[in-house]
Amino acid sequence: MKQLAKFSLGSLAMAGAMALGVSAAQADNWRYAMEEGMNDPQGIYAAKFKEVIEANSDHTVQIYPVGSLGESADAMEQAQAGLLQFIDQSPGFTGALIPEAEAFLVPYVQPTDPEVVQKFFRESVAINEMFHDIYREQGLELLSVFPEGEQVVTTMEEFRTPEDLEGMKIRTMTSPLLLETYEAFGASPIAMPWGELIGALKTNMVDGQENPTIWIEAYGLDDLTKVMTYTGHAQYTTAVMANADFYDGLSDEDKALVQKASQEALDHILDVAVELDAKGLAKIKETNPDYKIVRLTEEERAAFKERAQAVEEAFIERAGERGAAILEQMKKDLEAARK
Ligand code: 6CS
Repeated sequence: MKQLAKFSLGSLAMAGAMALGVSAAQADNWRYAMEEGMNDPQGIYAAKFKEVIEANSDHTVQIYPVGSLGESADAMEQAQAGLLQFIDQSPGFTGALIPEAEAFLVPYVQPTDPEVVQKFFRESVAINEMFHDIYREQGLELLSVFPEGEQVVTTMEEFRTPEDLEGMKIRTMTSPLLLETYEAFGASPIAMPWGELIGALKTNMVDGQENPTIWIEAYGLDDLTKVMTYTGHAQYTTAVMANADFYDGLSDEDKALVQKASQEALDHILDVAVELDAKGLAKIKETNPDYKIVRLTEEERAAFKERAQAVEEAFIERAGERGAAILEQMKKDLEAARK
C-alpha cells in the first residue's frame, strides 16, 4: 500500500511536470497537435520537425493528427494550458482568438502565384517580425507560418458573380472575417469546425465550402459538390507555435534546437508547397473527370474585389492600428516578392 502510494505520487509529479511542460528528465516527450493528417501539408511539416528534433537530441515528439484531440479550438486550449507543447493552428481558426491573424484572411491580399507565394512566406517582414509579440500575448511562441495552396470554392451550382452566390450556404472556418467575406461576396456563410463539414455537405446543411485543392481531393470534398471555382481571393495559411512558458523554460540548447527544427521544416514545406496546387488539381481531374472546374476571369474577379473592400475595413476595425500596420506591411512584402 505504502509502495503504491509512493508510486502514485511519483506518477503525479511526472504528470504535473509534463502538464507544465517542465523537463522532468534529460529526455522529454514533446506533444505536438495539428489539424491535418500525416500526408497533408501540416503532417509533412510536423514529420520534418520531429525528425530534426529526434536526430539532434534525446527528446521525442509525439504527433497528434486531426481528430485525435478534438477540434482546432480544443487543441488550442490544451496548448495554451501547457498540456501540449506544440500546435499547428491556421488563422482561419486563430482569428477568433487573435484578430490580427485575420490579416491572412483579408480577400485579394495574399499571393496565389507559386513563385511569389514561396518568396513571400520566406521573406515577409510582417510574418517574420511583426506577429511574434502578438502571439506571445496569447501565451504562444510563433515558430513558422506556411501556405497550403490557393483557396478554391466548391459548390453545387456554378457561380460567376456575387449575385449568383445569393442564397448559397457556404461553410467557413470559425474566424469571423471569413463570415464577413462570404457575406460581402453575396453568399449565406455558416462557420463550423472541420469535423462537422462532411456531414453538413451530405445533409445539405451547407451547399459549399472553400479549401485548397490538395485538401479537397484528399478528403473527397469534390465528390460532395459539383463545381470548383478559382476566385483568386485567398491562400490557405497555417502557423506552428509552441506554448510560450514551455519554450521559455527550455535550455538555450533546446531553444536553438526548436528553432533549427522549425527552420528546416519550413524550408522543406516551402519547397513542397509550390507543387501542392498543381498536384491537387491533377488528382481531382484524374479521379473525378466530370467535376466542373471554373477559373473566374479578371473581369469576373473585379466584382468580388470591389466587395472585398468592406471586408478589409471590418478587419481594421477589429484588429486596430496594429492590425492595419501588419496588413500594410504584408502588401509591401508582397510587392517585394513580386519583383
Ligand atoms: O477546412 C478546414 O477546416 C481544414 N482545412 C485545411 C486545409 N486544413 C485543416 C482545416 O481544419
